[in-house]
Amino acid sequence: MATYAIGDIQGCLREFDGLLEKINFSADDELWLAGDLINRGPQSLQLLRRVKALSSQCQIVLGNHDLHFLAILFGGHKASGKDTFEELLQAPDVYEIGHWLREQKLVHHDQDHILVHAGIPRFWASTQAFAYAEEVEAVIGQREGITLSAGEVSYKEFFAKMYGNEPPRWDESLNGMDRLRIITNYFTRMRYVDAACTMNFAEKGSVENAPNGFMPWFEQAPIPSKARQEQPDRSEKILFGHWASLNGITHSPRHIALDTGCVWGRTLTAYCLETGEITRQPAY
Ligand SMILES: [Mn+2]
Repeated sequence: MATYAIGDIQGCLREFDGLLEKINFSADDELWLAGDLINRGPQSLQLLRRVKALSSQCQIVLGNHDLHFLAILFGGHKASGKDTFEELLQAPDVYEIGHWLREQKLVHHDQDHILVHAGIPRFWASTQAFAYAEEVEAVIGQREGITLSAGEVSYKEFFAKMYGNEPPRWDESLNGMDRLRIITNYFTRMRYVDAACTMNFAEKGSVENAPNGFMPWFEQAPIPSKARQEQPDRSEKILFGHWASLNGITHSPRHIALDTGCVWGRTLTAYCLETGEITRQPAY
C-alpha cells in the first residue's frame, strides 16, 4: 500500500493516466490530489468523472480553479475567455459532479503530512489551520435544503461572494463572508506574503522575482505571538500545488511543491508519502 500526492492536473487526463501507470497504481494505493483538477487543460469533464469514480481511493483538496467552476455553477458567475471547461458546464451530470466536488476539503492531513492547494500561513499552528479549513468546508459542503441560523452563510451565497482580494490580511475577529474569503484565499491562492502575511496576488513568477517586501509563504518566519509561543513550529511536511513557476523547488525538505506545470507542457508530478520518491510524467 502506498500513498501518492499528485499536483495540479488541470484537465490533463492522458498525463494523469500515464502517471498512474508509471507508479503502478493499484487498488490498495491512495491518491492525495492537490487541487486544480480542472481548467486550462483539455479534458476537465473526463478528468472529474475519472477522479469521482476513483474517489474511494482519493483525498482531494480544492484549488482556485475548482472553486471557480463551483462559483459558476452555484454562484451565478460567468466563465471567462480563458476557461476551458465549457463541455463540463454543458454535461448532463454537471450538477452531480458539482455537488460531489463541493463536499471535498480545503486541507487534508495525516500525522506527518498536510495537503493543501496553495499553502498554510506560517503564523497559523497546524491545528488552527485545520479548524479554519473546517469552517469553510462546513459552508461549501452544506447539505441542500438545511435551515441556516441568522447570519450563517449559505453555500450559494459563498460562491456568489467568493471572489476578491479583501480583506488583505488575517484578523481573528473577522467574521461572515470576509472571514471565509480570506481563509479560502490563504489556502487556495497564496504565493507571496509580507511580514504581516498580507498576500500579493499580482506576482506569479519564480522565487527570484519576489516583489519588494514580499517572500514566498513557505519562507516566512513564524510571527512571534503569545499563541505562537505555546505552539511548537510545525512538524508536518506540507504538500502543495498552485505555483507552477517553482517547478518543484522550494529548497526546504518540509515543503513539497507538486505543481510542475503539466498544463504548460512540462510534467505531472507524483510524490510518494512513504518513500519520498518523485515520479514525473511529461506532458504529451
Ligand atoms: Mn491554483
